[in-house]
Amino acid sequence: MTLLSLRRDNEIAVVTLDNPPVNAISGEVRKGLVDLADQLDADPSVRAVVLICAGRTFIAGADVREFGKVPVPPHLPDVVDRIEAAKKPWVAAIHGTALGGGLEIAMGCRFRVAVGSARVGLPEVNLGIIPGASGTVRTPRLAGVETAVEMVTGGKPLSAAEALDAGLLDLVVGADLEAAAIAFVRQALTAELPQPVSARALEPVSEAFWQAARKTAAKAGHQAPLRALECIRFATENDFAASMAQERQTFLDLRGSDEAAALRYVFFAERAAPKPAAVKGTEPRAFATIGVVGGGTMGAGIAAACREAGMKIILIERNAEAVARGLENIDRIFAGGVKRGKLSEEGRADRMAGVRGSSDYGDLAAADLVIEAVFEDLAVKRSVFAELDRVCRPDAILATNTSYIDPRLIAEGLSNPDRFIGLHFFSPAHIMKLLEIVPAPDTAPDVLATGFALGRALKKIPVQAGICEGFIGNRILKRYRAEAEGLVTQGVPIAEVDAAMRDYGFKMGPFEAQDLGGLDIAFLQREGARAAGQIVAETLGDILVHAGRKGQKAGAGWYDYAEGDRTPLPSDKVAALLGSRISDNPSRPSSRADIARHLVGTMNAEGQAILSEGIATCAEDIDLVEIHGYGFPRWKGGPMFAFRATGDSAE
Ligand code: 3H9
Repeated sequence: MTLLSLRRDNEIAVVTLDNPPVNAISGEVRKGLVDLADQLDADPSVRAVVLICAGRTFIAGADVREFGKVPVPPHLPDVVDRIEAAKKPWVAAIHGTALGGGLEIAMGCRFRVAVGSARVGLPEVNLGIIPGASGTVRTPRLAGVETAVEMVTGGKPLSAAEALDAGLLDLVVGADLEAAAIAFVRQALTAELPQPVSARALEPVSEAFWQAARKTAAKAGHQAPLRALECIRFATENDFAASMAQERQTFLDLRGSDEAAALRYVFFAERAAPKPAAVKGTEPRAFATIGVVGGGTMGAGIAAACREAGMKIILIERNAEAVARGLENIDRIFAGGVKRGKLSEEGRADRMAGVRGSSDYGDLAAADLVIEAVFEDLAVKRSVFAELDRVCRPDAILATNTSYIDPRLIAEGLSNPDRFIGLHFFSPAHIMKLLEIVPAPDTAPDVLATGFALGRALKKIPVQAGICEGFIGNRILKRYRAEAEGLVTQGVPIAEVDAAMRDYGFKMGPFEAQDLGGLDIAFLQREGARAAGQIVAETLGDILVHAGRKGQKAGAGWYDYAEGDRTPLPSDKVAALLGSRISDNPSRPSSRADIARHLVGTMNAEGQAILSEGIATCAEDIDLVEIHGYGFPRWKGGPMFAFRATGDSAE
């Protein structure tokens, strides 16, 4: 395969980069581009160069797989400089996405032309680094400081229209990008060329702007956005060469950081998860029409997510009133999209036109896949599946969304259990990315493959989980909460445990999170287990629920709350209620860092058990569950990676 090919349209040279899947810039590509720039400069018959890419996208950035290795020259900043210094003007012809180093190369070109569907961005902070080939130095010169700060510190791409507006693009075209780029540059050659981007002046911004930007960048919780901001500021106060040196040093510092290693690991884990070895080569079944049984928060979220991805929905509820409520719940989700400007009223109507409500299970005969999302009660679920067994086509897949009940018990009595599977969504299901896929012993391979295909269609992170109480995520959560209570019984203040986990990077600590979600759900599960004869020791949470402290909704939980205020206030009443259970263990973890280390270590230990029992197929899956379902800070990589990275053992 030729990475870089050259063809001629008379005086215009067309360079095509073809480095699937996303035209990432490897060492070979860098060298090839420099060689071509030399060759084309030396060719008097060439007047301009169009740089275009084959396949689905323009250059998606530097090749992230090379980041763990020693950098090999020519380095990307030098490649960008070389293109900019070319005697003939280069024009970047952009389709798909021009990201990171891809956009930096485009900014080294004298012109940028893109199709309307293209997007351009500098997402490096998402990998724990900053743009390292002039993104912090050329972007403010081309698009202004404010746009540069937004792009570089936020990492979100701009649409072609936004990029045109910001000055990042010179032209947005319809079809035939290559022909349009050639025509554009031919026209451009008839006039004086604009200055190269590095030579353009910068507009100063106010001190207040920098202060506000600092505040926003600090919210990310990891260092890359702040360091990126510092580089842009430096670039506004220093010359081009000094700014490039500053950027390069910062880039190299960050590239070697633990945060960048963690974020790279997560990047690749997220891409591997939807296509695991277990389903390789197995054709999934079709799933154009989805049945959802139960129109509560969970069912409505699942229905909305599937509808958003283009599937038709049949929503089943017990009676006409419940059907109407379920449809309202779904519509409310789309209305939220309209409110946030993500969906038009027309779009909302179109979404709802594809959702049919019914109280007649017989209507599910049209469904390819049915997801049960009713109350967490075995008898209720079994009666639902008895109906599904009766009315659904024999090839239709039957899925349960249970989070705690053993799927084998739910599937008992099905006439063909090979079409049964657990699909555990997380609430709100139209937003949360995680999907635990739980095959039962009889689940057919193509049913498992369909679970993953559905996950991909919904743009979720699908992870296979084996059967045990709580699957992967809730099992770790239970152990984490128990250990957090354990610290409190040893004398660590509740607020200190929460603060330690916030300092570590969670949005909330374990007790604040329970107050928000309600203590009663886990309490009822424990009560259920006790009623079934299991021995479940009284937890501190049980004591609080018995005292009516069910969390924020009751105005009291692990903390007190003032009327109408969600600020958690340390509670004397809680101290009194739990007093007899609290000792003063002098060897308890004392610093916040030690507390966090202890609790993450506990998650890691449970993860190790989950792995050794075969409940998860790899450590990456456990980390993805924690990041996408439980708020584990992404830049720490997850509880499995966090310990792998330091080389420590968990306990
Ligand atoms: C950078 O540029 C630094 C510079 O500023 C300075 C340097 C000095 N490298 O996501 P997909 C693989 S940092 C290597 O499923 P999509 C990916 O692993 C970079 N591989 O496709 C997957 O492989 P596999 C800044 C990469 O269509 C396959 O491509 N750029 C890279 O949903 C398909 O990926 C970014 O951060 C890469 N850069 O989305 C952009 N990118 O098939 C990161 C992807 O083996 N990339 N792969 O699993 C993306 O955001 C998306 O991949 C993209 C396509 C939007 C491009």
